[in-house]
Amino acid sequence: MKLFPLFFAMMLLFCSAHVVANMPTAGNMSMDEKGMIMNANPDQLPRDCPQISETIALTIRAGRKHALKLNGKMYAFDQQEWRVKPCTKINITFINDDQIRHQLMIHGLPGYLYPEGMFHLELNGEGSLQASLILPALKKTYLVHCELPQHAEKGMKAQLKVDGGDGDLPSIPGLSAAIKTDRYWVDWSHATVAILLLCVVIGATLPWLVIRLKKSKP
Ligand SMILES: [Cu+2]
Repeated sequence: MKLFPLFFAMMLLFCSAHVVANMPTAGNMSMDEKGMIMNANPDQLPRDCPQISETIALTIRAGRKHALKLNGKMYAFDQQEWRVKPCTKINITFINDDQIRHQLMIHGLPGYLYPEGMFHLELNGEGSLQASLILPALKKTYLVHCELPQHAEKGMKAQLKVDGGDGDLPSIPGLSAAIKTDRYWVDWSHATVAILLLCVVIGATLPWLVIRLKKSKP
């Protein structure tokens, strides 16, 4: 009977060790008053890449002025799509042209290299940051956005296509439609119909009455 608690404790120890052994490696992060770099990867190859195919320099700007070309949007990156080859190493220069905080987050990356599948740059205001990442060989479209409240909804959303990507993501400004489009339906209640008819009647008779009144004056 005394063997059961011992067995239970050993099982608990084994399971804990297994969980710890399989946890993703802790992400690297550097932060100062200017901003933050999280999960930069300048040298570790993804499992499906025998080597880096090419190294490119990519400047990505963020700010309100980049949204001027996009109807109804307030924030944006200077481009809404980037295309790279499989196993490309990207040396990113992220520039914030605004006085407010913006992020450059890339999602869906392999978790064994990028904890939470995420590469993350952040600038608390105007300025620039540099960091590198290496993309897998997989033909895929990655989400790029700023995760501050309402910034992506207001336009700061883009896509990064590796090997042509696996399609367009929804609601990329100027590129793809939203899954659920905004609809502003009129609530056709009896009161709405009555008010509309009243407006039509007033709009049709008032000018006629004014003309009549003017004509009847001596
Ligand atoms: Cu932002």
